[in-house]
Amino acid sequence: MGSLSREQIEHYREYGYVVVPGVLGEDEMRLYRERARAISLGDLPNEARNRVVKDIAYAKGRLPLPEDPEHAVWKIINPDRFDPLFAEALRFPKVLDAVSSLIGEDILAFLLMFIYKPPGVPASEHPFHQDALYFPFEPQNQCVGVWIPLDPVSEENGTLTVVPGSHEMKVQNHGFRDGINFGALAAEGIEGNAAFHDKAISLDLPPGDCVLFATHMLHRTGGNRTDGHRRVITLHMASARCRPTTEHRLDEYGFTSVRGSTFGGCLQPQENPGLHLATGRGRLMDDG
Ligand SMILES: O=C(O)CCC(=O)C(=O)O
Repeated sequence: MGSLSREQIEHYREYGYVVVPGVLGEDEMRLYRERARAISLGDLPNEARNRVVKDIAYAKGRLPLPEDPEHAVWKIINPDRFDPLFAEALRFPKVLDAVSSLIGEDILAFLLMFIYKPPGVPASEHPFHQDALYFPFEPQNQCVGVWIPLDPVSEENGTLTVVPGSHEMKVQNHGFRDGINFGALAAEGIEGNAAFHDKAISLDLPPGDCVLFATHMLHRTGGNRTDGHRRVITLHMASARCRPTTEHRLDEYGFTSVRGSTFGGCLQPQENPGLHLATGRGRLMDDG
């Protein structure tokens, strides 16, 4: 039936997000941190190499490359497609139990990413945005973002900052910003607008907690002003009853059925989604 209490569900419905404590244990997190490091240092199939993306400051040579190559990485896109350990991250039992309280028992997972904040790069911000911008299916209130820090997170190292209640807003126009990682679009009129920054809450969390959030909710992350890692696993889950609004790009998402059934005319799981990553402005699947 789902593991969230009535209060947690009400919090999600009212504010657009809810924190679920302790979805991962320390031993499990250590495995993911170690595996992500190995991938970042090059232990991955050749065809997947462009799925390890450097922070723009390093990619554009604005900063000299750090001694430890892992410190230059921004994110690993869809490691579930080439790594058995990360494939399991689509199905963390405590996450699925919580998500099923919000969207029911028929669930597709997609867009798994391992996201770093390079240590000591305060400019590495991800401006306010709404993930629904990227997702060509509906209804979006049957889709949930999952954000799991693997390090203690705070405003200092780029935790998730949310605008409570903003999930009631329609999807805003978004645009590119100079100096921001490719694809990390900014909600126009929101990023840089004091009214939204003042209302926003930065979530201080221990590793292993999880934030579930609505795809219309405005959220951002700041840069990492510490000299330590800020690592998170993020993914999205959609009700298997969601329907595509376009055929275009759907195959890039590579939906996986992680609980319950799938339905004709609705989003379909994809066996072995490819490792090829579309590039250029059409590349949306790494942008959420
Ligand atoms: O954790 C981060 O740095 C950004 C996460 C985020 O906002 C996203 O991927 O949509």
